[in-house]
Amino acid sequence: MSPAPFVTFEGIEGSGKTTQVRLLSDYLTKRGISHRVTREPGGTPLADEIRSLLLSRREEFVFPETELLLYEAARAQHVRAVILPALSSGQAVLCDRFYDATVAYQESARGLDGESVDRFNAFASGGLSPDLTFYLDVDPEEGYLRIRGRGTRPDRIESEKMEFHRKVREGYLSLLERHPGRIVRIEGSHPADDVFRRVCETVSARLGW
Ligand code: Z5A
Repeated sequence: MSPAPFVTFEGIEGSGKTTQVRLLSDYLTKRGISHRVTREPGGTPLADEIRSLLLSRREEFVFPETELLLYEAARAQHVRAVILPALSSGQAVLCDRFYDATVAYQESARGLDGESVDRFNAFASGGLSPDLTFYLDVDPEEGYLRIRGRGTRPDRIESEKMEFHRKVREGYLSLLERHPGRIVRIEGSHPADDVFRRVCETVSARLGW
């Protein structure tokens, strides 16, 4: 384990990750537990620029290999500039997505080979691994309805067909089988307060929060 816990939240779009990160951050603040909230892609000015490149809709076809390298470039910057310094100063880190998303999106949904994805994930993260990962499991149709409910224009990834989002979910489910000790599945279709109760039970049991 790192000097302070590194906790990540994963799931398909609209699964409620951002909501749960916010609730957990409020909970930690109330308890005086020092922490930092961040997200991927993003978290530094350069990584946020890469995020805009990745999510903006464009005429030009983006090859899966290009997409993978952009996500990894943003991660390499984010890990070294934000996550590692926070952890080594004793701050816990709550991160909305990390390298499991690359396996689910670029390997499972885009079809890139797992060996390359694992190699680039390890390179970009410098060997850093989350101590605990919440996977919020919702049906892609439900995630889609939640995102549409926001009334904003879908970004490049959100605009992918439902089949793409189904493959993302399959990718997460196979990660869950591969890392049962680290990844905790929570039923994400339940009301946000119920999901948060499970998050609290888990961080209390695993991290003593
Ligand atoms: N991506 C990738 O391909 N490879 C990578 O390596 C990485 C990422 C790191 C980032 O977009 C995109 O990049 C993402 C994966 C890809 N693309 N997709 N799709 P993002 O970070 O902007 O988007 P997102 O991660 O998909 O998050 P989101 O769309 O904002 O959804 P969310 O954070 O999971 O959900 P939310 O914002 O908390 O909630 C969505 C709505 O549902 C909102 O109105 C809530 O009030 C509501 N909500 C939340 N919880 C509930 C419950 N429990 N019940 C009912 N309604 C709820």
